Amino acid sequence: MSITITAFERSPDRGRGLARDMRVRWALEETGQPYDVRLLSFDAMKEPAHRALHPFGQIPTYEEGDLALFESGAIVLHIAEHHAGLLPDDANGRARAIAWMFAALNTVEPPIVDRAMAVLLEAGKSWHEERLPLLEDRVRGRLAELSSRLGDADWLDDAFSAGDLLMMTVLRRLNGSGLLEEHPNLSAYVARGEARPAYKRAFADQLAIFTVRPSIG
Ligand code: GTB
Repeated sequence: MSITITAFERSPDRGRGLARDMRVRWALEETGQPYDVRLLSFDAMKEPAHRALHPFGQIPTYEEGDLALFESGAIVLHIAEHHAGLLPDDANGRARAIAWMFAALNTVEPPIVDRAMAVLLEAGKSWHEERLPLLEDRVRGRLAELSSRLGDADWLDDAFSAGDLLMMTVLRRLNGSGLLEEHPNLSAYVARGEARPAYKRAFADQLAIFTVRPSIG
């Protein structure tokens, strides 16, 4: 059965792979699943046709036969559960990898998104300069804990898993902030993920939306 996901027609990051379709693309590439992408404008995301797939009118979504999913974490988990390559075979290892998926989305991503939204939407406010250090300290706290747990390991728990995949896409949202670089082991961890052939394919595909020009004439 063919797989179709949705992504921004024009991502605000202009192809830096920071929107959440990137984690779904990467999971599909890691597991060798071909997929199609339906690109959506901001208006189209709010139309009833898309809201039937995604109650909050967002990307990404995932369609496969009569299954329609939203929420990037649920989509990555679905892919990981149905195809080899993103979860260990043993039950305890799988449970720990899934715990890292939740940790990425529930514990590490919120302070990172809070900071990103403040930089994006609140930069002109009188209180922004005062608030930003507080938000950055919350991010720093989480990064210090994560860095301490990762130590000099390659991945969070033994082999690369969907937990690493989600964690790295979350950490990439810090690009340009300088915060990740305060922990060389976390910078190296993200670079290790970005060096994976599946990541490179996923990244190139989302970037192509911005670089491939329709031919003229
Ligand atoms: N919890 C949901 C999930 O994990 O799937 C959140 C989905 C979500 O936030 N989708 C965003 C969206 O559709 C795109 S990824 N936004 C449009 C809307 O809500 O109307 C968030 C995102 C967008 C842009 C950048 N960027 O340009 O750097 C980074 C991340």
